[in-house]
Amino acid sequence: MNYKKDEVTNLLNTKCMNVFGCSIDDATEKQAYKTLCYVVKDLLAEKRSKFAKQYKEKEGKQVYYMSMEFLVGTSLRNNLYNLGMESVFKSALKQKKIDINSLYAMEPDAGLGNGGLGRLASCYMDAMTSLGMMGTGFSIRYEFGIFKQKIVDGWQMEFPDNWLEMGDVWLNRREDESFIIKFGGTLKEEWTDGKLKVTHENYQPVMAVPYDMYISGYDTDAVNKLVLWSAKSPNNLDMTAFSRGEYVRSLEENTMAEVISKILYPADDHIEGKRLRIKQQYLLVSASLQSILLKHIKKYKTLDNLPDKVAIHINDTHPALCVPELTRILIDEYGYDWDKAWDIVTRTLTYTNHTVMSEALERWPESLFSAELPRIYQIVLEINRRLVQKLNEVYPGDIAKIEYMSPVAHGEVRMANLCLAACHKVNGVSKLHSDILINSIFKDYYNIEPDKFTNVTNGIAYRRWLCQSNPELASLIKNLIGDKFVHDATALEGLLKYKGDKNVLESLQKIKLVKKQALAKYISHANGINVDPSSIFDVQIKRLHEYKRQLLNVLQILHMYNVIKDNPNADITPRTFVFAAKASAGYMMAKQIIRLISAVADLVDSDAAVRDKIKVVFIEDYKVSLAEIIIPAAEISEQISIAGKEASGTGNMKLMINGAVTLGTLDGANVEICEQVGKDNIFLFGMTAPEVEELWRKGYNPNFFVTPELKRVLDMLTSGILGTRFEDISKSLLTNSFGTADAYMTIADFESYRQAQERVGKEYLNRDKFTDMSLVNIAKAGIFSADRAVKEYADNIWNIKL
Ligand code: 26Y
Repeated sequence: MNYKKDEVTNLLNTKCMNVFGCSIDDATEKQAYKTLCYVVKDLLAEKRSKFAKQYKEKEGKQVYYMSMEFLVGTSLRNNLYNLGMESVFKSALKQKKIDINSLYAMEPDAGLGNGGLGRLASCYMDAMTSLGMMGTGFSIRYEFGIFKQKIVDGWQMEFPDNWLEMGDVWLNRREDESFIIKFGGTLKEEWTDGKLKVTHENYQPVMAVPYDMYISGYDTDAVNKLVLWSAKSPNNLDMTAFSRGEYVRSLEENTMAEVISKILYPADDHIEGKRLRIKQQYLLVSASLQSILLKHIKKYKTLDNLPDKVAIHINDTHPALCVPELTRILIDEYGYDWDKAWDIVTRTLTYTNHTVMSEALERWPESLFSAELPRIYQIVLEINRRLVQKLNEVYPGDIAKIEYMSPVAHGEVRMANLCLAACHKVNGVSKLHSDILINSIFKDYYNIEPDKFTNVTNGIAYRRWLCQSNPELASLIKNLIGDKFVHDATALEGLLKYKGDKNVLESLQKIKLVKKQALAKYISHANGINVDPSSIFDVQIKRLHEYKRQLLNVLQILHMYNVIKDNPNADITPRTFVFAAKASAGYMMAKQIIRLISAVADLVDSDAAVRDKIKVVFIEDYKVSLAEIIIPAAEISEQISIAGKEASGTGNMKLMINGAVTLGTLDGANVEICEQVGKDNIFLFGMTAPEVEELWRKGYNPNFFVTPELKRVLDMLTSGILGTRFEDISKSLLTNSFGTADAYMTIADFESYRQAQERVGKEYLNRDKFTDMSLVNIAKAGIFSADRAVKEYADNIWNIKL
C-alpha cells in the first residue's frame, strides 16, 4: 500500500483522537501501541473488503483450515512488513519521538498453540495469503493461551497467559454471526413418510461467538481471516434464579458455558480424555461448519456443489468431529439422505497427521462421547457400521484387522480412524513420516486405498523467520543475489556461487556475531548470565519431550565437563549450549529434565576450570517471539530425536535458513535437509529409523551400550554432584522394568552423538569452512518454504488452482 508519511501521521492522529480522545503526541505508550494496531487493522480491513468482493465474483474454490491451535506470535511487525509499510510508519512515529521498536515490544504473543503443529497452521495462513488464495483459519479464542513459564530453583512453574489485555487489538467481534452449539440432552426419533427424523432435545445450548483476526500476506492483494470462536451462555442471566435472589446461581450457567473457551490445553504429548476438551473440539467444529454451510447456501442455493467450491482441512485429529458433524448437518438440517451426505463429506474433507506416537493419538471413551454428543455418537456408530460391513468384504473374517481399523472399538471412539474412513486425502508431514504412516499405523487403510495417501513436507513462513527476524542477513542476501528470493525462496540457491568467497564468508560471520551479541544481551538481561559471543552457539529449542532427547544433549555436556576436569588444557572449542522448552504441565519426567538442565548449568558455572569453555543456559518461556531472537544467533541446530518419532520438525528449517548447521539424526525433515545440503554440510549421527526398529525387534538392553565414559556420566546423575539426585531419570534410562528402560534409546545413540559433537568442535575451528557449510544451508533452505508446501496442498490435496 502506498501511503506518505504525512498521511500515516494523519491516520494515527485521527484514530488516537477517536479512541482515546487525544492526539498521538499526548498518548501514553500503551495508547500509542493500540492506536498503531488499530490503524494497521483498518488498512487490512479495507484491503480485505476489496479482496472478498473480487473473490465473490470469481466463485473460486476456497479452503477452510480447521485447527485447535494457531501459534500466531506477534502480528504488528509482520503486518507492517507484509503491507510494505514498515519504514513509512517507522519514520512517521519517529517524528513524534516514538520508537516503533518499543511499540513492537509491547505486543504479547498470541500463544494459541503448544508447538510445531500450531505454528505450522500460522505459517500456512501466511503462505495461503501470500499466494493470493482465499483461505480461512478456524480455531478457538482461548482467553488464556499457552502458559507463561518461569523457572524457580530449576523447576518449571506455570502462570496464566492473559494475552487479551494487549492482544485483543487485532480481534473483531461479530456477535450477530454467532451459532448455537448443543451439548448433552436426549434424542427423539420419529418416522415420517418413511424417513427417520431425529430431534435433539433437552440439550445445553452454548453460543459460539466469532472473532476475526486479519491475516496479511506479502506483496499480495489478499487478506485472509482467522476466525476464533468464543463460548458464551445464550441467556445472559437466568432471570428466574436471579429474581429468587440466587444471584450466584444465575451467573453459574454463564460461567459453565464460558469455561469452554477459557484455556488452551497445554499438552501435546498425551491425551487426557477430558470432557472440556471434547467440548472445545465440538464447539470449534460445529460453529465453523455451520458458518461455512450457511455462507455457501446463501451464495449457491445448494450444498450439492460443496466439494467443488470448498476444501475443509482437518489439522491432526483434534477437529476430527468434522466428519460426523458435517454428516449430521447435511442430514438433520438440510434433509440429505445418508448416501448423498456421505458422498459430500468424503469429497470435502482432508486430513493431516502429525504424529505416530500412540500416546498422542486421540481416543474418547464411548460413555463420555455419547453423553456429551448424543447425536454425533449415533452418526459415528452408523459410519462405523457401514465401514465394518465394507471391510468384511475386503478382509473377510479378519476380525482383528477390522477391529484395528474401526472408528469405534473397545469402548472407545478413535479419531484417526474416523478421519481415515472419511477423508479423501491423508498426508504426513515429511517423506520419512509419510512412509512410516503407510508402512505401519495406516497400512491397512493404505492397502485398500493407496491413492488416498500422500506426503507434503512441512514448510515455514520464511519471510517472518528470515527477512523479519534477521534483516541483516536478508539485506546481505539481497546485495548478493537480488531480491527474487523474497518471493521465491528457491532463488536462495544463487548464494552457492559465493561458496569459498572470503568477503562473503566474512560478512556472514559478522552478521552472525551481531545476532549472537543480541542474544547474549537478552540472556544477560533474562538470566543474569554472561555468555561469550565468540563461543559456538549450540541450540536446542522445542517442546520438552523424551523422544526429542534433550537428555542426550545434557548427558553429552556432562561428558564434556568430565573431559575438561580431567585435562583443563583439553582441546575444547568454547561452547554455549542454549535450551528453551516448555514441558506439558503434567509431564513429570519432562519437568525433571528441565531441572537437570538447570543443575548442569549450575555445575558447569560453579567450576572455574570449566566455565570458560562451556556454558549452559536455559532460557525460560519459549515462544514465537523468543524464537525470533534465538534462531538468527544459532550456529548448531540440535535435531536429535530418536529416528522415526519426529514427524517433521520445522524449527530445523528456521534454523537452517538462518545459517545454523544441523546436528541431527535421520529423522523427520532432517532426512530431506540432508538430501538438500549433502552429507558434508550436516553433522549426522545415530541409528536410522529401520535400525531403531531392528534393535527393538532384537530386544534392546541399554546396559550393553554403556561405554566407560557414559557410565561415568550416568553415575553423576545420582552421585550428588548435581545437588539433586536424579533417580527417576537414571531409572528411566537403565532399569529394565517391563522392557521399557531407555524407551528413546538415548544410551544406544550416545557414543555416536559424542563423536559428532567432537567433530562439531573441531570443524568450527576452521571458521571459513564452517561458514561455507552455513552458507550452503541458507542456500538450500528454499524448498522448506510454506509457499511451496501450500502450493502442494492446493495441487494434490485441496484441488485448488492457483
Ligand atoms: C491430542 C493432544 C494431546 C495433542 C495436542 C497437540 C497432541 C499433539 C499436539 C501437537 C503436536 C505437534 O505439534 N506435532 C508436531 O507437528 C509439527 C508440524 O507438523 C511437526 O513438525 C513435529 O514433528 C510434530 O511433533
